[in-house]
Amino acid sequence: MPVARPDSSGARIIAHVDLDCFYVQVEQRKQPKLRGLPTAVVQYNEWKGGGLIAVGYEARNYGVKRSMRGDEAKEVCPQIELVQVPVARGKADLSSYRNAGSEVVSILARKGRCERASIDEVYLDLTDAAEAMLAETPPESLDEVDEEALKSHILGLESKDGNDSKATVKEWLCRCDADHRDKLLACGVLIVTELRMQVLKETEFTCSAGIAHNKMLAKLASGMNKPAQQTTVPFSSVKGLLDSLPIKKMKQLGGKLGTSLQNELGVTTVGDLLKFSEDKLQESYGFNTGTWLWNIARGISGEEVQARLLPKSHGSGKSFPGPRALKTVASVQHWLNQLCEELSERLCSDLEQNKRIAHTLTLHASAFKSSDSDSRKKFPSKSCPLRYGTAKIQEDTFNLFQAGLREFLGSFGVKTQGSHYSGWRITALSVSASKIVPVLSGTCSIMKYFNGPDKFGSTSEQLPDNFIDAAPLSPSGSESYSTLNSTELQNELPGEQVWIEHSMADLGQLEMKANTWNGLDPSCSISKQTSGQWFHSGTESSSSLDQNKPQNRDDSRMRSVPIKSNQQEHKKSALKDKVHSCPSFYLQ
Ligand code: DCP
Repeated sequence: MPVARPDSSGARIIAHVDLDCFYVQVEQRKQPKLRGLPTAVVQYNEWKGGGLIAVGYEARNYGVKRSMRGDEAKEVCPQIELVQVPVARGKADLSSYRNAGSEVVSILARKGRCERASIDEVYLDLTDAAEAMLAETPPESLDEVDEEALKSHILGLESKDGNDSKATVKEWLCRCDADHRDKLLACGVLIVTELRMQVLKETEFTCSAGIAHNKMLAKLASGMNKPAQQTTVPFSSVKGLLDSLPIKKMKQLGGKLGTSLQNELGVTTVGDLLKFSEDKLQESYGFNTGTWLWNIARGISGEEVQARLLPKSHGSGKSFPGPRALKTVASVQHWLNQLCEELSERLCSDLEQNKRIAHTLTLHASAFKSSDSDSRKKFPSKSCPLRYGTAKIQEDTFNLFQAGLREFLGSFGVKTQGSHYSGWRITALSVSASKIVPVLSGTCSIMKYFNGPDKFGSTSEQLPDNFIDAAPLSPSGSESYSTLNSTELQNELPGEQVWIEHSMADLGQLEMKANTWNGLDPSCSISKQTSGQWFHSGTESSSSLDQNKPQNRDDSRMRSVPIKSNQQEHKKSALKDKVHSCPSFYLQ
């Protein structure tokens, strides 16, 4: 559920930067001969030419769309170059894309607080940089403004007679009589231009950006003019933007909540929400969500840019649609082993490079029973404490699966212990590691973490004490369209093998719901992240528990509400197993 957050008191300058047709750009950098040619990246599944997951802008001009298969794309654009996504362990390997995203993040982070929101999206808080520019070299003092900055789109700005748009933009950027907010925004425009040019120079990637006074507006703006362009939302244009914005386009309103607003309140655009009082919205949707809706209708959002360069979790998943659905325990175990191997590798890299440990292992699955009146029942997601080492992760994940399957099948499940029962089908599996915290190497907690007594044994019967119900795999649990492609992948690519990268919103919920525990010795100090190093991961999130802290505000336009957390007291535990295949420093 969306949560209203207090707005900050001063004007902030927030940018949302989104790489253009990202996987295509990565592939074109690998094979420069593809540059300028209509290109798309396809899943490695050969059926009908594979499903398109990224489409270059040249191909889009021919009408090629992401929803198409390779064969369809060839029909509308015979000369299209289809590049297969890299493959490892019988599934898509996104590491080259993650690494490329990390290159970009490292450049963007030079100018301000940086939050990696997904594999190719970043939020930046440029307030300090903009304030510094305004104090030292305000735009009005510039004789020349960078040509690229002059190509910016300023929402609500219309060219005056006789003035071309560049001249109009220059005039807007350099106005002496602008208010402080707009002057800061003008600085933001110049800073983001410079950053985008730097990204192009160092990585050869183009990106688009939105610049506004909060994350919500910046995100909305970044997609308005693509590719390789930027869009700014002056305060005076917020109303115009939201008045006509379809309600479902708003972050967190793409799902059930947006549908309910349409059906129950007859709301079609964000602006329509202005007709309702805060009381009415609270009455219909609860205290927090009601206030959140009241705020977004006015372009108010206090969500902070979190300083987060590293992912909050790691996940690995695969879907098995249609005839590829898994029917036996043995086949499920095979694929879980592959996913766990990948997850374990990434956890070990994170440990080695960033000195971070994950605490919670979660299994999600999608399943159906072939003949059952209760076919809508969801396969329950399960979590337990995470033990390092590939074999242990595989063992624990399989136990989680078995526990989930028993619950999914109910008493019927008693008959399904053999591996050949064919009454159920698994259509997606994903395993993730969350609650990742930095550790101080060499402190007492590290050995205890790995060598302490086992909290649970290897049989699933012993697992339930540590189980938590985790967030669902399907996107229904999250209405966000802006964070991770993860859950969207599941929906948008039926018939394909895809990576499932959990939305941070999901994992945030997971953590909030979880009766999780912390295996580290509380006497040892664990500082909050972040390390300055980069880690290549696919599971990034956009929400953070920190965001739930109430903040001060003195903006009378903003309605804030106290945030309740249902996070429970952490339990302590320790694990006995030794680490396999992890950096040796960790065992010293
Ligand atoms: N992606 C995917 N499956 C999806 C959606 C996206 O594998 N259903 C991958 C491929 C994309 C990358 O994530 O290149 C980023 O997704 P975006 O939605 O940002 O789309 P693009 O970057 O491809 O294009 P755009 O320029 O429109 O942002």
